Amino acid sequence: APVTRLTDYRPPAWLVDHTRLDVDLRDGHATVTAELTVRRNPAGDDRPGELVLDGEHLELLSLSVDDRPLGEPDYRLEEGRLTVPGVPEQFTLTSKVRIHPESNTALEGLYRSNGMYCTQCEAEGFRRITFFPDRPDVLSRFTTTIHADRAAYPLLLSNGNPVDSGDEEGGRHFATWDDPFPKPCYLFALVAGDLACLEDSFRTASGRDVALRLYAEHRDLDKLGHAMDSLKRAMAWDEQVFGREYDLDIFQVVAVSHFNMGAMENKGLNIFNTSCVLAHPATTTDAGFERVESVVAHEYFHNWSGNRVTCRDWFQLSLKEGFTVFRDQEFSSDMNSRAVTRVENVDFLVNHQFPEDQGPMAHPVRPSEYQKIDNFYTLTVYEKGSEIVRMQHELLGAEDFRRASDLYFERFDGQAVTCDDFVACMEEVSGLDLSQFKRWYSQAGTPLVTASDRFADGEYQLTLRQETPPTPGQSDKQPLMIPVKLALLDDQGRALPLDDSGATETVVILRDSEQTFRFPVATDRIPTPSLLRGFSAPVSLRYPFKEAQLITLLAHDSDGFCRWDAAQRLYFAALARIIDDGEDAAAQLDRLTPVLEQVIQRAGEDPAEAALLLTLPTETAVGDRHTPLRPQAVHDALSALRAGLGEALAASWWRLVEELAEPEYRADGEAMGKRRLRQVALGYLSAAAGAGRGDRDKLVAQLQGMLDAPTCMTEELGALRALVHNQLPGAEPALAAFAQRWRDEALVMDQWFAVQATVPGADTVARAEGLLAHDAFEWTLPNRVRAVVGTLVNGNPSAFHAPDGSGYAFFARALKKLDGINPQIAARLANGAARLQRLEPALAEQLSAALRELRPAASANLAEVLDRIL
Ligand code: HT7
Ligand code: ZN
Repeated sequence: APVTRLTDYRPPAWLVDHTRLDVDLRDGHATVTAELTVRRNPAGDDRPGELVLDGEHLELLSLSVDDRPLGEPDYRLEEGRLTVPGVPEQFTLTSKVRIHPESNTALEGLYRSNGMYCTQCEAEGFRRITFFPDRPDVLSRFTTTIHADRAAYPLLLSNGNPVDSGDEEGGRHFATWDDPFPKPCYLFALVAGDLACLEDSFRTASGRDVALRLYAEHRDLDKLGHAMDSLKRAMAWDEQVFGREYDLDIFQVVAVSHFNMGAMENKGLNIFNTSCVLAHPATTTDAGFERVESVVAHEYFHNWSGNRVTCRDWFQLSLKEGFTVFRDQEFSSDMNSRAVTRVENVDFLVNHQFPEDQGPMAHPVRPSEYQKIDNFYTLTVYEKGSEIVRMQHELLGAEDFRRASDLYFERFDGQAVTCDDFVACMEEVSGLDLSQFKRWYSQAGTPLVTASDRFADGEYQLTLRQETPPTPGQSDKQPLMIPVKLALLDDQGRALPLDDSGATETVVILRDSEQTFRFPVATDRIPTPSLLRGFSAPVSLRYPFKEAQLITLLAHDSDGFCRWDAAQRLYFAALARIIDDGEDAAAQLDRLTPVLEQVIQRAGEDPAEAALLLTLPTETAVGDRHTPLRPQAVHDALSALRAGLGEALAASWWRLVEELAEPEYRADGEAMGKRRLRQVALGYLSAAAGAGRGDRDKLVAQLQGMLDAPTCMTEELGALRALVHNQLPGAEPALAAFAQRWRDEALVMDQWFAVQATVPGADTVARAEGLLAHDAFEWTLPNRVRAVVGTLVNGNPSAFHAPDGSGYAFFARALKKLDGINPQIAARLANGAARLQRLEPALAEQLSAALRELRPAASANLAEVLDRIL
């Protein structure tokens, strides 16, 4: 595919003030008539006499300008675009096209999912519905009429407010919707189906009543309550924290089974992957509940950060995504435990975005070029983008940040703008010079900050050095502006005053390659630095912590991130001694068990945090810290350590399992925290039992009991996973019983597939082949494909990297099959091979050979990813 470059941006030559769409849905096809009110853009750079529109997979039936029918050569129809020469300064263009939603398995544009019609237009799907300038800086007012069979599709929805509806001949009907807010076409949506509705309302701060309607298949009506509660909380929170009120009289959400991502923020009509909106304790884990809360909020928050103020071009994607992730993370922090939420967010960033930033797909938060924009909906744009907004929040302080965001929304309401425009508001309000800071947007890679210190004459001297390693296409890096929040702890873990004011925490700003910061602390011993508190910048921090210092931080630091980071460092160090130095796993137990024991003793204070502190890093995370990547060695080390800790601390784990048991399900945060810790304890005991240690019968009885009479899906699935992953007696019958019980619940069956695809070990490849042949497996259902292929490739290194190459062959066959069905999903999954260059040579060669075979027939989406990896 051709390369699109940021430097080539030109304003649109033509504007579309009004778009009147008429969508006629019939069995086998749909007819779309679009009436566009077009005028020349006075701010356009060039003045072409021709109009160029995007369009893909469209069968053009008729075209006219101001009611004058056109035929070739009045227009030119080429791959992907329609050119109409000789147009006046202002005109109405009417096109009629035929499309085929039934055969649309790419899930871009208009498609069918379980008997309903729905759309996905971001980023460039609208061009599969009609001819249009499909770019985010063309904002148009949309009026949409939908026609369909009344019995099969009683519900006809689009953006904005309903303005007309009625019967038509032949048992058909129509509905017209009008959206008063001009919007880019990527925010267009349409739904037609027979759906159940959960209805509620919300009174805004200014006293307007907004109708809230959540739609799903009738069988899922009882799973919409949590999303509704989350939505109302998000609406109130956005008013309180960002001063943002909802602007239409109606807000609708539709759940669909077939969806490429999590959800989509279409104006007034959000469309959600069922996995991000449906929740019920019997079918959804606690993690699932949290995800629904955050995705519902995320999409709702886009109404301002993305819809009212949108992106000028797709290079600015993080303008809406980074900002909206920051907003949803802050919302989740306010709704749940702030410390736990922050650690979860940082864990995700460090263990998923950092590897992206260190691999072949590394790109800046504001990329400078792309082939397929779909491939840039990445963790870098979303999660690192959010960290960049968070740093600005930290630099300005909450009050000024709010003033700057108010200015941003006010100044750019109804416009399509850039990341520079956002930062300019931050600068204007605060008076800060953020020109160096802006390198965070344009420079790829994770900065490495190396700290060293000395203590002399009552002065603690901290030297920080920064270096960002080269990334593809960017060899030279410049110093970034890096806020490092810190404290200094004495031997007892008390934070020392850092200056005369008595403050015990400060933020230093590293701007140069190397800087030394001095603190006149009143102590006679070198303190323990508590660095990068709250994870104040998305950097990798190196400091030669002594084991005793980490234990102090873990036990006493008031900062949640630093406590968790200390635990992680202790685990990584123990694993390195096994993997690199050939030490025995048993030899680590003497050092680790007292540490874990201490955390367990205090677990009652905050069970959710204790669960995080007691969780060992994943195989992927450990593998990423050793070069070359030796997945089998990592797997062996982690399994041995986990089993050893399971056995050594068995009495404590059992105590937790018993004390944390709840006779009845409760949905509150405290109950969720307890379930989480209980699962961790069961995980250790199961690992020990799987290695033939501990009281296996007692454990199996415990797990079977949870499966026979589960209080909720968190417990049921946790027990199933523990049995299956550790190959304990009864695992296979339990899988069969689970499938029997849940065969009609697609989202639960996704979990059933995922549990099996993540059984550690090379044998799982054969098992996964079997799963692909299972009656319930569907290649056209992205959630199912992710459950089997995605989880194996990304979450099961010892299977994916099976020494005989069978995992790679499985992967390549799946990509090939999928690429013909859904190229976006194929390209996303292909990123699972991004660690190719880090693999030990024998594995790298096998993976590379498997991928090379795919390249000649690959779609544009897949080709871009393969080319970067290979
Ligand atoms: N803004 C939404 C992006 C999205 C998307 C992008 C590409 C292909 C399919 C997609 N579905 C949704 C999601 C969000 O960030 O809120
Ligand atoms: Zn988003």
